[in-house]
Amino acid sequence: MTPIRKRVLSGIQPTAGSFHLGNYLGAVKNWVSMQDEHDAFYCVVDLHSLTVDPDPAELRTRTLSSIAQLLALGLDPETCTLFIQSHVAAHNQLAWVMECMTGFGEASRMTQFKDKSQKSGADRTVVGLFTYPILMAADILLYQSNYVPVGEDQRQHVELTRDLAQRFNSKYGQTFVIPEPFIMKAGAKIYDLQDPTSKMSKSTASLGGVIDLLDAPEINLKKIKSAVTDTEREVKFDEKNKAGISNLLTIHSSLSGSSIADLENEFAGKGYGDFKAAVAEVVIEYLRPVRERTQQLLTDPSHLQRILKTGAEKAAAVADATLAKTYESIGLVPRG
Ligand code: AQP
Repeated sequence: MTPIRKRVLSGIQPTAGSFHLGNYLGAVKNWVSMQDEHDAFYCVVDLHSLTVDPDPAELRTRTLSSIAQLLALGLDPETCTLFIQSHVAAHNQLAWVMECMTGFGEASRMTQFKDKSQKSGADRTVVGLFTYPILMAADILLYQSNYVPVGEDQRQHVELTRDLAQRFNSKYGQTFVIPEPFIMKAGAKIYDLQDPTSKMSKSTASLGGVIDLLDAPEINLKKIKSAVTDTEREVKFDEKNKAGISNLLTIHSSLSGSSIADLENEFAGKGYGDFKAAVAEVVIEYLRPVRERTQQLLTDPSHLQRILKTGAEKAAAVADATLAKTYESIGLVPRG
């Protein structure tokens, strides 16, 4: 008998023209490695990205580019279910039910909301940013997901999802699987090259510290060469005192497969210049085929549309069943 495969769900926002290395090493690399052994659902969360008020034409382009990048990075639509969040209406519908179960104080404690709203100020912060983690909870719970592969920065949102699922189940009876965050140790958090104490992020004002997957090799080389380090000369992993070098070691190791200890030995007695050149070479060679394949996929939008149509149909079949069960549990009268 074939064992039942565990369910996996994760999403990524189309908030930039390109994903960055943090998105890949913190999340998408795991998506790829989990797709064979799991029943995996992956989506581009275009509704979440509305919180940053995107330009409509840009949003369309970025959403399709996101799908192309995910395929280029190794997602196989024959193996996993790949879709766009707004193609499955149940996401918004379950989100409302979950909003009615979330405490205001509980939502106010989400650090991502606090950080982002502090940066833009109360008047420019939209309510959607506040309810963002609840829409994310709906994304996860609709698919009865066992695991949610995300970067460390999203751990708190998965914890909220677990709390909401447990609350719902104990009030209305067993309805949702309680999901677990799936966070790899290495690469769980990649830092900005110019400010190695902040996470690498698409929405960083200065992009000098962000390695975009689709950038030209010369740009990545320049960014890595000007990465902030320290006044010493030793290539050693020490996140507290050598945040910049540690971040570069993580990037090299995650892409090349060499252990951090082997890299420390290899670069013992050499300067930071040699080390940075080696990191740049690893990054550039890793990303070259990803960039080429993405460009090639984007030349055939109808191929992407076919993949997305099949993905949305498969996703909606699961999501609609969960939504119907939820509506029934809480006492909404079925349409008949
Ligand atoms: N620096 C990072 N290190 C490790 N993982 C990261 N992720 C994001 N940044 C890092 C992971 O990437 C996945 C998709 O993220 P997202 O685009 O949905 O939202 P985000 O976490 O808010 O990413 P950004 O780049 O910071 O986007 P913006 O600036 O648009 O908000 C998630 O699993 C995340 O953990």
